Amino acid sequence: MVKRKNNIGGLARFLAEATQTSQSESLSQVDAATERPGSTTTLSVGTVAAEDAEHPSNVDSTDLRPMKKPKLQIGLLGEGLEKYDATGLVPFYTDPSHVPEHLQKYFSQRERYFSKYSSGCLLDEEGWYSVTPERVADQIAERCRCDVILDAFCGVGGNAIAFARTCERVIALDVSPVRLALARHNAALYGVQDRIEFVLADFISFARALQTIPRTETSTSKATRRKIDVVFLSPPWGGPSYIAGSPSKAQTSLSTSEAVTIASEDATGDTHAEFSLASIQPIHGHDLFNVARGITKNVAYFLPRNANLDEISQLIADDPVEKVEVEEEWMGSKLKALTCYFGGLASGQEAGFDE
Ligand code: MGP
Repeated sequence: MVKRKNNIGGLARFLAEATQTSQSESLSQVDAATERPGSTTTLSVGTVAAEDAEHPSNVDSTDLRPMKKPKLQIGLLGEGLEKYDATGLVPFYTDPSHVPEHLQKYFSQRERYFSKYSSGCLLDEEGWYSVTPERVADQIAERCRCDVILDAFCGVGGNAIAFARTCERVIALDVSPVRLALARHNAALYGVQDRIEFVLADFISFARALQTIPRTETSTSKATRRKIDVVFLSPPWGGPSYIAGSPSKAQTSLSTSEAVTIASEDATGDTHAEFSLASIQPIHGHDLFNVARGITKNVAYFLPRNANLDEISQLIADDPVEKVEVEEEWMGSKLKALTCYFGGLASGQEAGFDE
Protein backbone atom coordinates (compact mmCIF):
# COMPACT_ATOMS: atom_id res chain seq x y z
CA MET A 1 0.00 0.00 0.00
CA VAL A 2 1.45 3.37 -0.97
CA LYS A 3 1.52 5.97 1.76
CA ARG A 4 -0.75 8.98 1.22
CA LYS A 5 1.18 12.24 0.88
CA ASN A 6 -0.50 15.50 1.59
CA ASN A 7 1.88 18.15 0.33
CA ILE A 8 0.34 18.91 -3.05
CA GLY A 9 -0.69 22.29 -1.68
CA GLY A 10 3.04 22.81 -1.35
CA LEU A 11 3.42 22.20 -5.08
CA ALA A 12 1.18 25.14 -5.86
CA ARG A 13 3.21 27.23 -3.42
CA PHE A 14 6.48 26.08 -4.98
CA LEU A 15 5.20 27.07 -8.38
CA ALA A 16 4.16 30.48 -7.12
CA GLU A 17 7.56 31.01 -5.55
CA ALA A 18 9.36 29.69 -8.58
CA THR A 19 7.67 32.01 -11.04
CA GLN A 20 6.52 34.98 -8.96
CA THR A 21 5.05 36.87 -11.93
CA SER A 22 2.04 36.01 -14.06
CA GLN A 23 2.09 32.44 -12.85
CA SER A 24 1.88 33.49 -9.24
CA GLU A 25 -1.07 35.70 -10.17
CA SER A 26 -2.87 32.76 -11.66
CA LEU A 27 -2.03 30.71 -8.60
CA SER A 28 -3.49 33.33 -6.30
CA GLN A 29 -6.66 32.84 -8.29
CA VAL A 30 -6.16 29.18 -7.57
CA ASP A 31 -6.32 29.95 -3.88
CA ALA A 32 -9.53 31.85 -4.48
CA ALA A 33 -10.84 28.89 -6.41
CA THR A 34 -9.88 26.37 -3.79
CA GLU A 35 -10.98 28.34 -0.76
CA ARG A 36 -14.16 30.03 -1.82
CA PRO A 37 -16.00 28.62 -4.84
CA GLY A 38 -19.70 28.45 -4.48
CA SER A 39 -19.67 30.38 -1.22
CA THR A 40 -23.02 31.69 -2.38
CA THR A 41 -25.23 30.12 -4.99
CA THR A 42 -24.67 32.82 -7.58
CA LEU A 43 -21.09 34.04 -7.16
CA SER A 44 -18.44 32.64 -9.42
CA VAL A 45 -15.04 31.61 -8.07
CA GLY A 46 -13.33 34.77 -9.33
CA THR A 47 -11.47 36.90 -6.82
CA VAL A 48 -13.54 39.99 -7.62
CA ALA A 49 -16.82 38.35 -6.74
CA ALA A 50 -15.37 36.84 -3.59
CA GLU A 51 -13.90 40.18 -2.47
CA ASP A 52 -17.18 41.94 -3.14
CA ALA A 53 -18.93 39.53 -0.84
CA GLU A 54 -16.47 40.31 1.94
CA HIS A 55 -16.07 44.06 1.34
CA PRO A 56 -19.25 45.42 -0.17
CA SER A 57 -18.68 48.92 -1.53
CA ASN A 58 -21.78 50.37 0.14
CA VAL A 59 -20.49 49.65 3.66
CA ASP A 60 -20.58 52.70 5.98
CA SER A 61 -16.91 53.10 6.98
CA THR A 62 -17.88 54.72 10.31
CA ASP A 63 -19.81 51.61 11.33
CA LEU A 64 -17.21 49.65 13.31
CA ARG A 65 -19.37 46.72 14.28
CA PRO A 66 -17.94 43.39 13.05
CA MET A 67 -19.41 42.43 9.69
CA LYS A 68 -21.76 39.50 9.60
CA LYS A 69 -20.46 36.50 7.66
CA PRO A 70 -22.55 36.05 4.52
CA LYS A 71 -24.97 33.18 5.08
CA LEU A 72 -24.22 30.14 2.94
CA GLN A 73 -27.16 28.96 0.94
CA ILE A 74 -27.95 25.30 0.66
CA GLY A 75 -27.56 24.12 -2.93
CA LEU A 76 -27.61 20.79 -4.73
CA LEU A 77 -24.88 19.35 -2.50
CA GLY A 78 -26.91 19.87 0.64
CA GLU A 79 -25.84 20.83 4.11
CA GLY A 80 -22.21 20.54 5.13
CA LEU A 81 -20.82 20.80 1.59
CA GLU A 82 -21.77 24.45 0.94
CA LYS A 83 -18.19 25.52 0.31
CA TYR A 84 -17.93 23.15 -2.67
CA ASP A 85 -21.40 23.90 -3.99
CA ALA A 86 -21.54 25.48 -7.44
CA THR A 87 -25.32 25.44 -7.75
CA GLY A 88 -26.48 28.33 -9.91
CA LEU A 89 -23.27 28.64 -11.95
CA VAL A 90 -24.88 26.69 -14.80
CA PRO A 91 -28.38 25.26 -15.22
CA PHE A 92 -29.09 21.88 -13.67
CA TYR A 93 -31.37 20.18 -16.20
CA THR A 94 -33.89 17.61 -15.12
CA ASP A 95 -36.71 18.31 -17.55
CA PRO A 96 -35.77 17.50 -21.19
CA SER A 97 -38.00 20.31 -22.44
CA HIS A 98 -35.67 22.84 -20.73
CA VAL A 99 -32.55 21.53 -22.46
CA PRO A 100 -31.37 23.50 -25.52
CA GLU A 101 -31.76 21.62 -28.79
CA HIS A 102 -27.99 21.27 -29.42
CA LEU A 103 -27.45 19.65 -25.99
CA GLN A 104 -30.35 17.18 -26.22
CA LYS A 105 -28.23 14.25 -27.47
CA TYR A 106 -25.80 14.74 -24.59
CA PHE A 107 -28.56 15.17 -22.00
CA SER A 108 -30.04 11.84 -23.05
CA GLN A 109 -26.67 10.25 -22.08
CA ARG A 110 -26.42 12.10 -18.75
CA GLU A 111 -26.37 8.98 -16.55
CA ARG A 112 -23.55 7.57 -18.69
CA TYR A 113 -21.45 10.66 -18.06
CA PHE A 114 -22.19 10.75 -14.34
CA SER A 115 -24.10 7.88 -12.73
CA LYS A 116 -24.96 10.36 -9.95
CA TYR A 117 -26.21 12.98 -12.40
CA SER A 118 -29.68 13.10 -10.91
CA SER A 119 -28.21 13.80 -7.45
CA GLY A 120 -26.97 17.16 -8.76
CA CYS A 121 -24.02 16.93 -11.16
CA LEU A 122 -23.33 20.14 -13.05
CA LEU A 123 -21.91 20.54 -16.54
CA ASP A 124 -21.28 23.62 -18.67
CA GLU A 125 -21.67 23.52 -22.44
CA GLU A 126 -18.11 22.30 -23.08
CA GLY A 127 -18.54 19.76 -20.31
CA TRP A 128 -21.64 18.32 -21.96
CA TYR A 129 -19.86 17.48 -25.18
CA SER A 130 -16.43 16.57 -23.85
CA VAL A 131 -16.82 14.82 -20.49
CA THR A 132 -15.56 11.24 -20.46
CA PRO A 133 -18.37 8.73 -19.79
CA GLU A 134 -17.98 7.38 -16.25
CA ARG A 135 -17.29 3.77 -17.17
CA VAL A 136 -14.64 4.81 -19.67
CA ALA A 137 -13.11 7.16 -17.07
CA ASP A 138 -13.03 4.28 -14.57
CA GLN A 139 -11.28 2.04 -17.08
CA ILE A 140 -8.63 4.69 -17.81
CA ALA A 141 -8.18 5.36 -14.09
CA GLU A 142 -7.53 1.68 -13.47
CA ARG A 143 -4.81 1.71 -16.12
CA CYS A 144 -3.28 4.86 -14.62
CA ARG A 145 -3.28 3.66 -10.99
CA CYS A 146 -0.38 5.48 -9.27
CA ASP A 147 0.65 7.82 -6.47
CA VAL A 148 0.31 11.27 -8.11
CA ILE A 149 -1.49 11.94 -11.40
CA LEU A 150 -1.82 15.25 -13.23
CA ASP A 151 -5.11 15.72 -15.10
CA ALA A 152 -4.00 18.49 -17.45
CA PHE A 153 -7.48 19.50 -18.73
CA CYS A 154 -9.90 18.47 -16.00
CA GLY A 155 -13.05 20.06 -17.42
CA VAL A 156 -16.06 19.25 -15.24
CA GLY A 157 -14.15 16.51 -13.44
CA GLY A 158 -15.25 13.18 -14.96
CA ASN A 159 -11.71 11.80 -15.15
CA ALA A 160 -10.42 13.48 -11.98
CA ILE A 161 -13.20 11.82 -9.96
CA ALA A 162 -12.26 8.42 -11.39
CA PHE A 163 -8.54 9.03 -10.75
CA ALA A 164 -9.32 9.94 -7.14
CA ARG A 165 -10.44 6.35 -6.66
CA THR A 166 -7.25 4.75 -8.02
CA CYS A 167 -4.53 7.31 -7.29
CA GLU A 168 -3.31 8.71 -4.00
CA ARG A 169 -3.50 12.32 -5.19
CA VAL A 170 -4.88 14.05 -8.26
CA ILE A 171 -3.74 17.46 -9.48
CA ALA A 172 -6.54 18.76 -11.70
CA LEU A 173 -5.88 21.79 -13.92
CA ASP A 174 -8.25 23.90 -15.94
CA VAL A 175 -8.12 27.41 -17.36
CA SER A 176 -11.78 28.06 -16.60
CA PRO A 177 -12.70 29.03 -13.03
CA VAL A 178 -16.29 28.03 -13.74
CA ARG A 179 -15.36 24.55 -14.96
CA LEU A 180 -13.00 24.13 -12.03
CA ALA A 181 -15.81 25.02 -9.62
CA LEU A 182 -18.12 22.56 -11.41
CA ALA A 183 -15.45 19.85 -11.20
CA ARG A 184 -15.08 20.43 -7.46
CA HIS A 185 -18.85 20.42 -7.00
CA ASN A 186 -19.11 17.12 -8.89
CA ALA A 187 -16.17 15.65 -6.95
CA ALA A 188 -17.92 16.57 -3.68
CA LEU A 189 -21.02 14.76 -4.87
CA TYR A 190 -18.87 11.65 -5.30
CA GLY A 191 -17.16 12.28 -1.94
CA VAL A 192 -13.64 12.53 -3.39
CA GLN A 193 -13.01 16.31 -3.30
CA ASP A 194 -10.33 15.95 -0.62
CA ARG A 195 -8.14 13.79 -2.84
CA ILE A 196 -8.06 16.30 -5.68
CA GLU A 197 -6.08 19.54 -5.81
CA PHE A 198 -7.94 21.87 -8.17
CA VAL A 199 -5.59 24.34 -9.83
CA LEU A 200 -6.65 27.26 -12.00
CA ALA A 201 -3.83 27.19 -14.52
CA ASP A 202 -3.03 26.41 -18.10
CA PHE A 203 -1.08 23.23 -18.52
CA ILE A 204 1.70 24.72 -20.65
CA SER A 205 2.57 27.44 -18.10
CA PHE A 206 2.19 24.96 -15.26
CA ALA A 207 4.62 22.52 -16.93
CA ARG A 208 7.06 25.33 -17.68
CA ALA A 209 6.97 26.52 -14.06
CA LEU A 210 7.46 22.97 -12.88
CA GLN A 211 10.68 22.71 -14.90
CA THR A 212 12.15 25.64 -12.96
CA ILE A 213 11.96 23.71 -9.70
CA PRO A 214 14.95 21.42 -9.13
CA ARG A 215 14.26 17.70 -8.73
CA THR A 216 16.62 17.58 -5.75
CA GLU A 217 17.76 20.16 -3.22
CA THR A 218 20.42 22.61 -4.41
CA SER A 219 22.71 24.87 -2.43
CA THR A 220 20.40 27.83 -3.14
CA SER A 221 17.00 26.16 -2.90
CA LYS A 222 15.52 23.64 -0.52
CA ALA A 223 12.35 23.42 -2.60
CA THR A 224 12.19 20.25 -4.64
CA ARG A 225 9.83 19.25 -7.39
CA ARG A 226 7.06 16.89 -6.40
CA LYS A 227 7.19 13.72 -8.45
CA ILE A 228 4.29 13.34 -10.85
CA ASP A 229 3.90 9.72 -11.92
CA VAL A 230 1.39 10.07 -14.74
CA VAL A 231 0.11 12.90 -16.94
CA PHE A 232 -3.36 12.47 -18.41
CA LEU A 233 -4.14 14.56 -21.50
CA SER A 234 -7.73 15.07 -22.54
CA PRO A 235 -7.49 18.37 -24.36
CA PRO A 236 -10.13 20.18 -26.42
CA TRP A 237 -10.47 18.58 -29.85
CA GLY A 238 -11.98 21.65 -31.43
CA GLY A 239 -15.60 21.05 -30.49
CA PRO A 240 -18.20 18.46 -31.54
CA SER A 241 -17.30 18.87 -35.22
CA TYR A 242 -14.03 16.96 -34.62
CA ILE A 243 -15.63 13.95 -36.28
CA ALA A 244 -15.65 15.78 -39.61
CA GLY A 245 -11.85 15.43 -39.55
CA SER A 246 -9.11 17.91 -40.28
CA PRO A 247 -6.22 18.27 -42.70
CA SER A 248 -3.27 16.17 -41.49
CA LYS A 249 0.16 17.64 -40.83
CA ALA A 250 1.35 16.56 -44.25
CA GLN A 251 -1.75 18.00 -45.84
CA THR A 252 -1.38 21.39 -44.17
CA SER A 253 1.78 21.95 -46.18
CA LEU A 254 -0.35 21.76 -49.32
CA SER A 255 -2.40 24.70 -50.50
CA THR A 256 -6.03 24.66 -49.36
CA SER A 257 -7.20 23.66 -52.82
CA GLU A 258 -4.78 20.72 -52.84
CA ALA A 259 -5.71 19.57 -49.34
CA VAL A 260 -7.80 16.46 -49.43
CA THR A 261 -9.56 14.82 -46.55
CA ILE A 262 -8.43 11.28 -45.86
CA ALA A 263 -11.30 9.03 -44.91
CA SER A 264 -10.81 6.08 -42.62
CA GLU A 265 -13.11 3.32 -41.47
CA ASP A 266 -13.34 2.84 -37.71
CA ALA A 267 -13.96 -0.51 -36.05
CA THR A 268 -17.73 -0.01 -36.33
CA GLY A 269 -17.45 0.19 -40.09
CA ASP A 270 -18.36 3.90 -40.04
CA THR A 271 -16.34 6.09 -42.36
CA HIS A 272 -15.03 9.34 -40.96
CA ALA A 273 -12.57 11.92 -42.10
CA GLU A 274 -9.34 11.52 -40.15
CA PHE A 275 -8.65 13.80 -37.24
CA SER A 276 -5.18 15.31 -37.15
CA LEU A 277 -3.28 16.17 -33.98
CA ALA A 278 -2.89 19.62 -35.55
CA SER A 279 -6.51 20.32 -34.51
CA ILE A 280 -5.83 19.81 -30.80
CA GLN A 281 -6.03 22.94 -28.67
CA PRO A 282 -4.41 25.03 -27.26
CA ILE A 283 -1.30 23.90 -29.20
CA HIS A 284 -0.55 21.22 -31.79
CA GLY A 285 -1.20 17.80 -30.26
CA HIS A 286 2.39 16.70 -30.97
CA ASP A 287 3.81 19.67 -29.06
CA LEU A 288 1.33 19.08 -26.25
CA PHE A 289 2.56 15.51 -25.96
CA ASN A 290 6.18 16.71 -25.75
CA VAL A 291 5.28 19.12 -22.94
CA ALA A 292 3.70 16.25 -21.00
CA ARG A 293 6.73 14.03 -21.61
CA GLY A 294 8.92 16.73 -20.09
CA ILE A 295 7.18 15.85 -16.82
CA THR A 296 7.03 12.07 -17.11
CA LYS A 297 7.26 9.34 -19.75
CA ASN A 298 3.99 7.89 -18.43
CA VAL A 299 1.38 9.70 -20.47
CA ALA A 300 -2.21 8.70 -21.24
CA TYR A 301 -3.60 10.65 -24.20
CA PHE A 302 -7.37 10.67 -24.81
CA LEU A 303 -8.03 11.19 -28.51
CA PRO A 304 -10.87 11.06 -31.02
CA ARG A 305 -11.88 7.70 -32.47
CA ASN A 306 -10.99 9.02 -35.92
CA ALA A 307 -7.48 10.14 -34.86
CA ASN A 308 -4.74 9.48 -37.39
CA LEU A 309 -2.82 6.44 -36.09
CA ASP A 310 0.31 7.30 -38.05
CA GLU A 311 0.50 10.61 -36.26
CA ILE A 312 0.09 8.83 -32.93
CA SER A 313 2.97 6.46 -33.64
CA GLN A 314 5.08 9.42 -34.82
CA LEU A 315 4.88 10.83 -31.30
CA ILE A 316 7.55 8.36 -30.19
CA ALA A 317 9.42 8.10 -33.49
CA ASP A 318 12.66 9.23 -31.86
CA ASP A 319 12.71 6.15 -29.62
CA PRO A 320 13.23 2.95 -31.64
CA VAL A 321 12.27 0.72 -28.70
CA GLU A 322 9.24 2.39 -27.13
CA LYS A 323 5.74 1.31 -28.09
CA VAL A 324 2.41 3.03 -27.71
CA GLU A 325 -0.68 1.05 -26.76
CA VAL A 326 -3.94 2.30 -28.25
CA GLU A 327 -7.08 1.29 -26.35
CA GLU A 328 -10.49 1.59 -28.00
CA GLU A 329 -13.12 2.90 -25.60
CA TRP A 330 -16.43 1.22 -26.42
CA MET A 331 -19.82 1.77 -24.87
CA GLY A 332 -22.14 -0.96 -26.07
CA SER A 333 -21.76 -1.08 -29.85
CA LYS A 334 -20.40 2.44 -30.04
CA LEU A 335 -16.73 3.35 -30.23
CA LYS A 336 -16.40 6.58 -28.24
CA ALA A 337 -12.72 7.45 -28.26
CA LEU A 338 -9.15 6.15 -28.08
CA THR A 339 -6.81 6.23 -25.12
CA CYS A 340 -3.12 6.02 -26.03
CA TYR A 341 -0.79 4.80 -23.30
CA PHE A 342 2.89 5.71 -23.38
CA GLY A 343 5.94 4.88 -21.27
CA GLY A 344 5.31 2.54 -18.34
CA LEU A 345 1.54 2.66 -18.91
CA ALA A 346 1.76 0.58 -22.10
CA SER A 347 1.47 -3.18 -21.77
CA GLY A 348 4.90 -4.77 -21.80
CA GLN A 349 6.64 -1.57 -20.68
CA GLU A 350 5.52 -1.60 -17.02
CA ALA A 351 9.11 -2.09 -15.86
CA GLY A 352 9.92 1.45 -17.04
CA PHE A 353 7.17 3.07 -14.98
CA ASP A 354 9.47 4.45 -12.26
CA GLU A 355 12.34 5.50 -14.54
P1 MGP B 1 -19.12 12.54 -29.58
O1 MGP B 1 -18.77 11.73 -30.76
O2 MGP B 1 -19.24 14.01 -29.77
O3 MGP B 1 -20.39 12.04 -28.81
O4 MGP B 1 -17.99 12.30 -28.47
P2 MGP B 1 -21.32 10.79 -29.14
O5 MGP B 1 -22.37 10.83 -28.11
O6 MGP B 1 -20.50 9.55 -29.23
O7 MGP B 1 -21.90 11.27 -30.51
P3 MGP B 1 -22.52 10.49 -31.71
O8 MGP B 1 -23.21 11.56 -32.48
O9 MGP B 1 -21.38 9.89 -32.49
O10 MGP B 1 -23.45 9.48 -31.14
C1 MGP B 1 -17.67 11.01 -27.96
C2 MGP B 1 -16.87 11.18 -26.71
O11 MGP B 1 -15.67 11.85 -27.04
C3 MGP B 1 -17.52 12.10 -25.67
O12 MGP B 1 -18.38 11.39 -24.80
C4 MGP B 1 -16.33 12.63 -24.92
O13 MGP B 1 -15.91 11.72 -23.95
C5 MGP B 1 -15.26 12.71 -26.01
N1 MGP B 1 -15.08 14.06 -26.52
C6 MGP B 1 -15.84 14.69 -27.43
N2 MGP B 1 -15.31 15.92 -27.68
C7 MGP B 1 -15.84 16.89 -28.62
C8 MGP B 1 -14.19 16.06 -26.92
C9 MGP B 1 -13.20 17.08 -26.78
O14 MGP B 1 -13.22 18.16 -27.38
N3 MGP B 1 -12.19 16.82 -25.93
C10 MGP B 1 -12.11 15.65 -25.23
N4 MGP B 1 -11.08 15.46 -24.42
N5 MGP B 1 -13.03 14.68 -25.34
C11 MGP B 1 -14.06 14.88 -26.19
